[in-house]
Amino acid sequence: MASGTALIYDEAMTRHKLLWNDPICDIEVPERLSASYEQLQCYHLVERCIPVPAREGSEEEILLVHSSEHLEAAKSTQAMNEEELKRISGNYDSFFFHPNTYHCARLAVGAALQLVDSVMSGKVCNGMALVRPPGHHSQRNAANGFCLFNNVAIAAEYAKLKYGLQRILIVDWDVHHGQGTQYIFEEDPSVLYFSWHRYEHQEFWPSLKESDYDAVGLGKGKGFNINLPWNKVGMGNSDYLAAFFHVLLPMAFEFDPELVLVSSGYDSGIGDPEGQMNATPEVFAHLTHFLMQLAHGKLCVILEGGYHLRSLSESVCMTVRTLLRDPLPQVTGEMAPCLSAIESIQNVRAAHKPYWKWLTYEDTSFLHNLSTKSDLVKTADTNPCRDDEAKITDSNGTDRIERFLELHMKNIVFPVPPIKTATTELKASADPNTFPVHLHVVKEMDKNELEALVSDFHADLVEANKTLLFLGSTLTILDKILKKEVCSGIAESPAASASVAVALRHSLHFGFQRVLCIFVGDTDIMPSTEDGKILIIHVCKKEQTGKSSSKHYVVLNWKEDADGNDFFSAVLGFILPVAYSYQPNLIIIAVGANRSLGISGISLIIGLLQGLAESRILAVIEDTDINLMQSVAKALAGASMPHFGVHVPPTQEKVNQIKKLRNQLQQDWKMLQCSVNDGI
Ligand code: X5A
Ligand code: ZN
Repeated sequence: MASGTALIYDEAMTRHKLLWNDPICDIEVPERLSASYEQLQCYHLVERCIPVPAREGSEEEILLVHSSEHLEAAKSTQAMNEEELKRISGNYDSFFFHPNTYHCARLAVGAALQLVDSVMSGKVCNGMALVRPPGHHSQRNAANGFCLFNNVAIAAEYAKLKYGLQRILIVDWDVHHGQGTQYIFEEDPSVLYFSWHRYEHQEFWPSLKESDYDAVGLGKGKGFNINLPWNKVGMGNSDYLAAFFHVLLPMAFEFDPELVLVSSGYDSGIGDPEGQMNATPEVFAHLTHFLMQLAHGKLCVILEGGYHLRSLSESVCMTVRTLLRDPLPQVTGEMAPCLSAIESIQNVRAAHKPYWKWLTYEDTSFLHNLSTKSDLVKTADTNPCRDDEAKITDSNGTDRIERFLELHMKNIVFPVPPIKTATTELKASADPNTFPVHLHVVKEMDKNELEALVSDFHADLVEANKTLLFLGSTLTILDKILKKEVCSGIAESPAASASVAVALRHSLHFGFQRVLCIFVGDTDIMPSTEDGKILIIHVCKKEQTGKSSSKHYVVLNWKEDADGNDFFSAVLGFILPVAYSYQPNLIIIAVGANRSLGISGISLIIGLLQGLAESRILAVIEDTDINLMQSVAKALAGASMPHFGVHVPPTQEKVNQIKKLRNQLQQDWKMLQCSVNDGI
């Protein structure tokens, strides 16, 4: 399997700039590129990437998406004087030509294609291209919104043609709607296009009807265009995460792309003058991490917008660090999406219900008149969606923004340990030639040492010496995690329940305030949740329990479908939101006897939860199945997800259970909220 992260940067792309006064275009400056690259150098990320040169995209490649009229018009600007450049720029909405623009735009196209080639050939696993001019507003026949050629759209057509790809996902997290990309692919079912964007009920540029949630694609492409309009400014980390959990990720997993392209604009980040949003740089690490779980990790990130130089470059660094598989920083802020975000999420889910299996039994209905589209609240509409966060972006106090950024960027400077996974035992351990797993086989604890560790605070669980031995490996590895010698570890234990009970107590004893425990399969002992210091999610077959769910003890009765995968919707729409709401310091994933989930379901949980708890995950496994052990080891080491089988929609009974749990728990775990009809 491929490893490594490509980085494409060519200083030549800084030579396209605005030559006259234009208050609309003057934010798209060359420093956007150079500042991002310098910040990458500053964090020593450049030297950890594989440098890939940009090249000029060929005319033929540009014609994959654009008309020859558009190409010729762009080409003709190379020899123009300033006056002519200004005149031809005026033919477009928000665009400026410089004598170097054509060359830079061809380099931007070529850079995107070089990135696709590097990833598709297996030279690297993923990568980022820092390009100017950006691309996603550019249309078949027109420049628009600082964009001349649609770099990402050309990359998608190129990948289809050159590598025969049949399913490509484009994620556009830029704060503007990539209407150019939408137009290019709206009838194409082979490209799933997702965009969220500042919309404000069509008040915000480009102010198009077709940027709303009901533009789902046309003809054969129906269902393959996903618009999530933000109707208020001030959207933050929890709104973006909720959009991923409840809209993008389930669709993306069902779509099962062979390649993921990101139209990576950072004007959706805090401090940006265009976006007026509040998402902090670390959220981009999490978004990147989630997308790395698709398409066997084949992820190409291509720069679009982003106009606050500091915010932009920190967010670029977050993205690249995540591509390099560093542990993720914690997301800051209260984990609760705002009402306006939930409304948008509900609407796009309702609009897409006819096209996606995972939405089959959702009783999604449209919302038109709550906080949105109501004249009554019209004045409130232009305000940020949360009062406390309003302080950050209003009051034209730029140093307030700077101070806020300073505060939130402390995450960025901590030294990052390489991800190491410990294991006491891994027969026929994962082949290092197929995946670079840093497995440290640790020596078992000395028996006396162990006895001392166990006896003082969980003697009741330790009846016999035999049990003690089982606990040995679990505690040895937990200790390594607690001492930060490794990030994660796997312990094999013939008595998973007992091992987990001891491990939980030991971690609380060590001082952890929030430990998330996901227990898959049968268990006899369920430890007390210790005043909320432990959150248990118990995934088991129905017959297992008489217990019912409460805030810190959640029972998820789930027997994976025999002929297909129906679990991803439960992980994405339930487990992930609960886990992000809780913000654990440590995660324990235990697999006991009689597990109701397959290997891919367990790997999925591990892969997706890895962004939490600084990747501190202890896996305790009762099953001696070597395939399970190996898959867990790979997932912990950050390997991309194994391929899932066919996706089948969960049964109505399962969907109802999730709905019921969501209603019961969404006041406690607010990231579960995805509609305002029920429960609020
Ligand atoms: C790529 C990008 C924004 C254009 C804004 C025009 N374009 N008002 O962020
Ligand atoms: Zn933008």
